[in-house]
Amino acid sequence: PFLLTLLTHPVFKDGSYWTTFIDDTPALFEMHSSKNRAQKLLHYLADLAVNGSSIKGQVGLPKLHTQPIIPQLHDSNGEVIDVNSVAPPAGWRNVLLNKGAEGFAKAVRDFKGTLLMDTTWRDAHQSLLATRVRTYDLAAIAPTTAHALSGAFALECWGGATFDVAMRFLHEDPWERLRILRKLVPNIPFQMLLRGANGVAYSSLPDNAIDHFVKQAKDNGVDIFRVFDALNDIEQLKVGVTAVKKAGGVVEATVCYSGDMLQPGKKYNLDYYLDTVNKIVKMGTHILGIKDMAGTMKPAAAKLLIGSIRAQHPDLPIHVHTHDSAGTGVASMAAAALAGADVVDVATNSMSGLTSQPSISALLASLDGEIDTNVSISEVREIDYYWAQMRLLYSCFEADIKGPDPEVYLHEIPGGQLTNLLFQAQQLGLGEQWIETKKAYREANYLLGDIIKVTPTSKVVGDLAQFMVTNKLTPDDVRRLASSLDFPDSVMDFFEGMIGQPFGGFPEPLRTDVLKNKRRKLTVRPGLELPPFDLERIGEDLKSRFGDSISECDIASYNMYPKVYEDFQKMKEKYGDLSILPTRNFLSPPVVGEEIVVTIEQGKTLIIKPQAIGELNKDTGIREVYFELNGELRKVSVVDKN
Ligand code: 3PY
Ligand code: ZN
Repeated sequence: PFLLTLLTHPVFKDGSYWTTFIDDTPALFEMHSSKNRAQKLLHYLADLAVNGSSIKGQVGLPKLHTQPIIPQLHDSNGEVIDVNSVAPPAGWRNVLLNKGAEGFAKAVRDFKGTLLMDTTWRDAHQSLLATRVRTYDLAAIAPTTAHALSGAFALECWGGATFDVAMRFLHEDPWERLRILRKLVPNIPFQMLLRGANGVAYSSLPDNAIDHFVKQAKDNGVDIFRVFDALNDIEQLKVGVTAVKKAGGVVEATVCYSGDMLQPGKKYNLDYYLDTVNKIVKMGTHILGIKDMAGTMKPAAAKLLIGSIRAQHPDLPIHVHTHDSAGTGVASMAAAALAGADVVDVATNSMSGLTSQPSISALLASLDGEIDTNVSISEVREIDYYWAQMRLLYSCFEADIKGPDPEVYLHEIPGGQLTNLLFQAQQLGLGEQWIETKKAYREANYLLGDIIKVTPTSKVVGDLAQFMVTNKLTPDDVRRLASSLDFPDSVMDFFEGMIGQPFGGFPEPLRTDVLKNKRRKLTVRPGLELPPFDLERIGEDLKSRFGDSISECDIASYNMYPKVYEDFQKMKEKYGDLSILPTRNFLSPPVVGEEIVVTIEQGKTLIIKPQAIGELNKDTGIREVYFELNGELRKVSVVDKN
């Protein structure tokens, strides 16, 4: 293609070129590179046309058939606000930039009322849509959100499963997402979820890799870091907290809430939580997070827990998170607010409820007349029009949950995992098995010693539950046969101590039986045994394989998920930057005659019109797919995998 560009260049054609013409004419390379990018995108679309979508977890096609409409906001005179050119009102990020982390935390504590964090860009879609919402759609609503939610405490937009899923399934760069959104939302703090010593992965990394990752996250736009450990293991938690302190971020060290503390005899009771909070406060945090990942914190528990912490720590800002799986999320967050929480988590209405966060408008209505939340009810309603369309656009990733699950108090499955397990059962056509899986999950939890369940411990319990269902094992069978069973790796890792130390210790003799002589019994945090990563060498290695544009962020991605990162690079090499494709065109095969408009960079637009799909060449297994690209005919050959 470069030669073609050169030969057809007017200067070359009329013979007036000079000896350094190629060196002096960077446009030749730009034309080459944009043609190359266009060709790669056509390759993706052709593959989609012939073989259908290969995005994991996709069932069917999006239900939205039109371009999503961005709602308009109006100023106090009723004039439409041009959100792309008018700067958004100053928000809590301006407070943070002016006063620093300590001053910010104090201002949040001093606010008379309860602030809101909107989780729509992270946990809500992680819980409802398998984390599949793309940068394209977040960026489209970001300028409007910067205006509409300018009074919010934060937008949760990064970390948790989004990092992995962005690269693995959406073939896009999570760092680029962060940078794009940061540019579009200068006024509202960004929050991420950090899994303590695991970063955003599922097991411990060397401490220097966590420090390095957190520094990149801070430098690229994250303000507030919710740091948790899945076993509330303070040593594990400290790794993440230390990294955030070093990077200069706002620390939200978090205690995970598990079970129903209102029930007598529960392992995780008020004393346990107050004791854990005291340890966290001693370690030092700007804000205390309380993370009710399964949604088992009933309103009375929220009142008791937040009220008791507030009484002991009058100056500590408290931020509460829940899931609406049991249907009590709004009531619990209202109770938390009334008991003295400074911030509670909600999601936009169309992305709320069920296994997601409670609805923002329902909470506003519940608190109306009692507590100021610093957001505009009407603007909150406006941006939800967009998310109602998004819910249709991503309908192919919905698990078919119809209503609250009262069994959540028994099985205690975290919101995101509940959706996932149900989705898997539906995919396998195992409706009955789903009931069994939930029962086995509860049994597996007790076998493991009634542990706190959230990534990655929730996976241990889920894997053991599925192992029990598949092999038709009762808890007694597991105990009796432990030394001869071939347990899933995650269960072995847990018993070894690779995920940290559970409160109350490991169950014995089960631990000894499971580990037999295959694995050791770790008594310290696993990171202490991991040698530091040689970050410079990793950088050099990546450059030699993927080119000189490798950045510190790439190194951080590779450290978290080496294989996923390598595959992501390979996809990029094959198809180019897929994040620029509109979501409908990313997920649905192109339709002949329909126009696809892709902006490859500012001022450079591709108009793609699929023309025809050729006959299958039986000898080669190849089909030709024809497109019109900005008026020129293009042909792409694709292997028909059917
Ligand atoms: C995650 O770790 O991704 C979670 O959302 C835990 O709740
Ligand atoms: Zn959550």
